[in-house]
Amino acid sequence: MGRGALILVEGLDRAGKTTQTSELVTRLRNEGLNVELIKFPDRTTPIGKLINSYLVDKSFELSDESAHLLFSANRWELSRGIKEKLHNGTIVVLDRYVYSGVAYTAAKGLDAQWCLNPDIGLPRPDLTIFLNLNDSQSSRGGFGDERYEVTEFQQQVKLQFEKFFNEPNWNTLVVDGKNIQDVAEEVWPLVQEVLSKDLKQVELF
Ligand code: T5A
Repeated sequence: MGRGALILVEGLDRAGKTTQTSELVTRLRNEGLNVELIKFPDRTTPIGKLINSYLVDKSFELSDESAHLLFSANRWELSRGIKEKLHNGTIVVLDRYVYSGVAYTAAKGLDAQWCLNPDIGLPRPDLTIFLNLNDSQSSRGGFGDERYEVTEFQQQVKLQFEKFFNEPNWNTLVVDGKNIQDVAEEVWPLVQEVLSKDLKQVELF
């Protein structure tokens, strides 16, 4: 049995990541495949609970560096389990990951390489799908109330994400004007392609 594929869905707030990862997991399960969905931040772990407080409570003060390291630590908390699942042949679908970590903190003005450094050594996705939504305000009912859900900040985050557009295994899908099923139909062939590969050892950042 070959190893499972690591598939990441990235994007700005409200781009449809949770919707598409859930659609994808259902479709993969219907094909009889073993699949696990992991959403970052995972707000259920001890570190994830701190992250949740930071995101929902704007009076919860943390330096930008400390907040960044918490998001990275949250990924490290789950990394061993991710590797084990991949080795056991399970497909792992991620909703946000390292690229969100770098983009959101670099958007605050911190050095992008500094932002990536704590994530060096984490498993690298075999496929990244970036849901590129230009107009989330009108099409998705606007942002919520969390710390980063502010239009001007999201524009800065997008500029940071754009620096990854030439990364290996990266695919940018424009999702404006497309319904959930339209997007899912564009995601599926990308996933089928990676599943057809004979994946060797897990690559690392
Ligand atoms: N963060 C995260 C960091 O700063 N550093 C890090 O390292 C990490 C991992 C929380 C915040 O943490 C930051 C980034 C974030 O600001 P989150 O919990 O993933 O991250 O928060 P959001 O991205 O805001 O999650 P959302 O659930 O709001 O956005 P999604 O998942 O992109 O969007 P989704 O699928 O929930 O859809 C939003 C709405 O649009 C509709 C859905 O039904 C839903 O109502 N929708 C569509 N409508 C029309 N057409 C379509 N094609 C649609 N697709 C979905």
